[in-house]
Amino acid sequence: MRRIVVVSNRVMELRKASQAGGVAVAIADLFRNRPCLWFGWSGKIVEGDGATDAPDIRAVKSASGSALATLPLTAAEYRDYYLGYSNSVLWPVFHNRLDLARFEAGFYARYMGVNMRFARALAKLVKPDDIIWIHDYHLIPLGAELRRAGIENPIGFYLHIPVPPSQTFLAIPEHGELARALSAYDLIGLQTQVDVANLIQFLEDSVSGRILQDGRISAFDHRLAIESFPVGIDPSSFARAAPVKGLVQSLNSAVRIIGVDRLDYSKGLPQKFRAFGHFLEKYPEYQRNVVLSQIAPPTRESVEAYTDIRQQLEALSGKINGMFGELDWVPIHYIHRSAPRDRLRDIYRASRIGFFTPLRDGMNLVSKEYVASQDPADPGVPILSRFAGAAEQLVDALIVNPYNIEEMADAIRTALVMEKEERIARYTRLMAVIRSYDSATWAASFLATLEAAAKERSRVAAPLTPSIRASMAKLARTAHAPVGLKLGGGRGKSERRLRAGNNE
Ligand code: ADQ
Repeated sequence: MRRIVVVSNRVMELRKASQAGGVAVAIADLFRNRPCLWFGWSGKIVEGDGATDAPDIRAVKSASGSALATLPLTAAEYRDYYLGYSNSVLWPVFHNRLDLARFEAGFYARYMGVNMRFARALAKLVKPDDIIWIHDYHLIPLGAELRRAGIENPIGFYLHIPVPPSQTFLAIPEHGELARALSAYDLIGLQTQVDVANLIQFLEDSVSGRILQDGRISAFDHRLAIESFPVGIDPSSFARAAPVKGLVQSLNSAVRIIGVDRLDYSKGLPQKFRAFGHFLEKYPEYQRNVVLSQIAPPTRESVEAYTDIRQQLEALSGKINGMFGELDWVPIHYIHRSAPRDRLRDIYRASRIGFFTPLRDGMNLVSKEYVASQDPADPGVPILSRFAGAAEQLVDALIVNPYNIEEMADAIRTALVMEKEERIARYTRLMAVIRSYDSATWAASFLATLEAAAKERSRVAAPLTPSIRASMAKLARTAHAPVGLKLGGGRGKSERRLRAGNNE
C-alpha cells in the first residue's frame, strides 16, 4: 500500500489529534489504516535564526512505517508567516473580509520562506511511491516548491476554507504568484461546488487558465483537476451521546439552544446574539423558557481583529442578559473555553436547537456533529447559515441568512414549534447525507482522484514514441489540423477556451 504524506501547518500527537476535532481526527484515522507520514510545524517557536531544515522525526504506533516529522518556526516566521500572511491576509480575504486584511510588506516573503524551507526538508523524506496530500491556506506554495526540488510524486492540495469570488481574490497583491502555485498541483480539493466555480473563475481571470473538455484546468502548461470533496465527520463517534440530566436541570427545564464555534469574526457570533435578543423581544412568551449556550474558545489572540470580536461579544451578551435576565434565568450562557469532545456530544444531544450561523465557513463540521448526536426518536433542529459550506449538503436544516436578524429570530421560533414528526423526517434525511459522505469517504475519494489525476499527468508527459512523432509530423503538414489536439489525451480534442489570452 502506498504511503500517504500528509502535510499541514500544525502536526499533533495522534492521541491529541483524535480529541482536537475536525480534520485532525480524519488524519489520525488515516494513520490507523495505512502507512503515513505527517509533516508540518511542531507548534514550537525558537528564538533567533535557529530554525533548521532537519525535521524531528518520531515513529508512531500504527501501520508500519508511520511517523510524524516536525519543524519549529522562528519568532519572525510565526509573526509574518502564521499570524501575518496566513491569518491576516489569506484568512480574512478568503472569508470575504477584505476590510480586515493587512497587506504588510514582509509577510509574503516570509510566507514563501517557510514554504521553501518546508519543501527542502520534506523533499529529503519523500520516497518514490509516496502520495503527497497538502492541507490548507498556510501551504499553498508548497506543491510548486516540491516540484522545483525535483519531486515527481502525485501532489494534491485540499483547501478547508472557502474560495472567495474572483474579484475579491484579485485584491491580494500576490494573486498572480498564488495562482501559479495553485496551478502546480495534480488535484485541488475544495469544500463546495461554489468554491470550485470561484477558483476556476479566478484562474481564468488572473492567469488566463482554460477549462478543458475533460473538466480539468490548463494553466502554465500544466493540467490540474479541481473538484469538490465536502469534508465529513465519523457519525458513529457521535451516536453514543447521552442525555445530560444535570445540564437540563440546571436550566430549570428551559429549552437549550447550542452554539459551538471558535471565537472568530467569520462565525457571525454578534449577529447570532442579536438575533437571539430580537427573538426574546418579538416572542416574549419564550422569556425564561429558552437559553442560548454559546461555547467559543479564543483563537489567534495575537491578531488584532480577534481582540475586537471578543470585546464585542462580551458587551453584547452583557447587554442582552441585563435587558432580559432574571435572578433565576440568564438568557445567554457565553463560555469562553473549549469543551472536551465527549461533553460537547452530550450537550448537543441535550439541545433542542443547534444554532450555526457563520457569515462564511468552509464547511462547518459542528453542524454535522450536532445532527449526528441527536436522539433519533426525538431529534433537535439545526439552524444553519446559507454561507456555510455545509448548507450545500444539509438542505433539511433550517437554512437562514446570517445577516438577516429577523429571519434568524423567526427560525428559532419555527424550530421550537416544529412537530416531532417533521423533526424526525428532517433528521432522517440529514443523517443519510452525513453517513453517505463521512470522513473516511472524504479522504478515500480525494486520494483516489489524486492518484488518477497524477496518472493522467504522467501519461500526457510520457516521452514521445516514434509512432506519435510520425503522426505529429503528418499533422503539421495538414493545413487544417484540429485546434488543441493533445497527445496522449484521447480526450480534450477540442479544448474549450473560455477566455482569450495566453497562459502566461
Ligand atoms: P473550523 O473553523 O475550526 O475549521 P469547524 O468545522 O466548525 O470549524 O470545526 C472544526 C472542529 O473543531 C470540529 O470538530 C469541532 O467540534 C471543533 N470545535 C469547534 N469549536 C469548538 C469548541 N468551541 N470547543 C470544542 N471543539 C470545537 C476549518 C474551517 C471549516 C471546516 C473545517 C474542516 O474553517 O470551515 O469545516 O476546517 O475542513
